[in-house]
Amino acid sequence: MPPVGAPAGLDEPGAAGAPPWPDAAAILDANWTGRHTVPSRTLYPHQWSWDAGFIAIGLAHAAPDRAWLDLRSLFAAQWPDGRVPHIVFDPGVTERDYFPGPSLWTGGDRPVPNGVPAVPGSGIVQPPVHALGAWAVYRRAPGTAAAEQLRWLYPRLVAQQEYLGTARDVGGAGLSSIVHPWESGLDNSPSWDEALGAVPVVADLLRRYARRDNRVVASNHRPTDEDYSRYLSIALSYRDGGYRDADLRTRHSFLVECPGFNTLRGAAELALARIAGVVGADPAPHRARAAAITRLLVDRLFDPGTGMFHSLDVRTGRRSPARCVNGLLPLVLPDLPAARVSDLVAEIVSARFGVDERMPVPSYDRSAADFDPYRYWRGPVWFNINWLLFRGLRGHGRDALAATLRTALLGLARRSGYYEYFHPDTGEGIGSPAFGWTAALALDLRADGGVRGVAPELPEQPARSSR
Ligand code: 9WN
Repeated sequence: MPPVGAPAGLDEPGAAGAPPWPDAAAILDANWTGRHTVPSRTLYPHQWSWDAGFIAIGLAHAAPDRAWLDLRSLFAAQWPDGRVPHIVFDPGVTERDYFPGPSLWTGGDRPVPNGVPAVPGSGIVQPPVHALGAWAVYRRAPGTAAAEQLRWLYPRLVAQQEYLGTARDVGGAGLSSIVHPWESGLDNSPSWDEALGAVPVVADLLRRYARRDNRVVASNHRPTDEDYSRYLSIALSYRDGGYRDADLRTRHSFLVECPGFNTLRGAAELALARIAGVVGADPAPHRARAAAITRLLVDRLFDPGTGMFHSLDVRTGRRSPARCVNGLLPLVLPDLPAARVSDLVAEIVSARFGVDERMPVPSYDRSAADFDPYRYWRGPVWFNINWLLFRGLRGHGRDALAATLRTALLGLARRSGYYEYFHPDTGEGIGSPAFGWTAALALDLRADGGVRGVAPELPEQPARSSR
């Protein structure tokens, strides 16, 4: 496939004398297995759920046909209850190549629920960014065939939303709970520290199950053993409960309402409203649900004391005190009251998260005593989160700050390459090189060029409401 160049005349950062653009489309080609795109050939050799949504946004520019195949591969593993597994396993990849692989998710004394599709996947979920991905592909490459793809996907996307909005409404107020830190996509974010603290560490688990991630990349860039053993015990407990959601409140040790996850659930409803318009369904209920999710986020997860959103431990009713980047993501929602938009923008430009033309937003408050520039979601810069913030800023008419963030993101990719995450001071690439969503979203940012109107699921004007 020919490399995808940015349209001429764009404000490319560091154009004069800068190194040539690393070829993002070539990374998406190399990570394509023939059936789906892997996040990374070295670290993540299966298909991941929210990665597929972000990767579709890049494939919309480079290979729209492959984007549809990718999304269909993921939804082929959807459960009858509507959940989409966070990993869809490639039967050609051995257990040695990724841990925890299929045997952990499907093994154990209890059978997995009846009716689970033949395509093997995990039993937990990730944020629903697939409607955003599907809409981006359709917008870039519309037509009869693309509309047909939307018709196939629409009921499946709706079923996913219904699962998250009902079975996962553990708190009973209308927000979804995650049952595992992996479900947030921000695995070891300080956002979970308090809730995780109540989960006992079963040291024996890491003797029974050997980690692979910290043999592929440096241990100090990954979650600690203590956290990892908790991840395993939560996963095993959910699995051994047959992945049932009915009585989670009484028997599950980790139940958290995440502002990022719920924001993306709301954003998915807005993308579904657009898709509904193409497939002949009613967009109104989708818009109403997005507005309701926005209101609930503000009512339950916003902390006026910090001016940002925080995750809520449903078991204790306590909000996490940590200022983490998932607490800035509600900016993506167009109905967010103007006062809350101003609060989040103030936080984004504060010394805690401060963005400038050289550095995007880190994953955690720089002033926190345990800010760690190397350890995964506890400090490093991530491309997907910053891409979402960029879209949110633009949607609320904060064009100058959005342009700064775009410059910072593209500059980082150009200097360091398409890494999984980046050191928040030096910009050094960390984790896996040739990472799928970094390449995909850089393609999207380059093609975007600051032109308004490419994010139709977000408003063109600043939100007017205030509370
Ligand atoms: C566990 C694939 C995934 C991303 C997550 C990221 C990381 C997995 C891991 O990689 O999680 O799902 O093994 O650490 O945290 O956001 O989807 O890229």
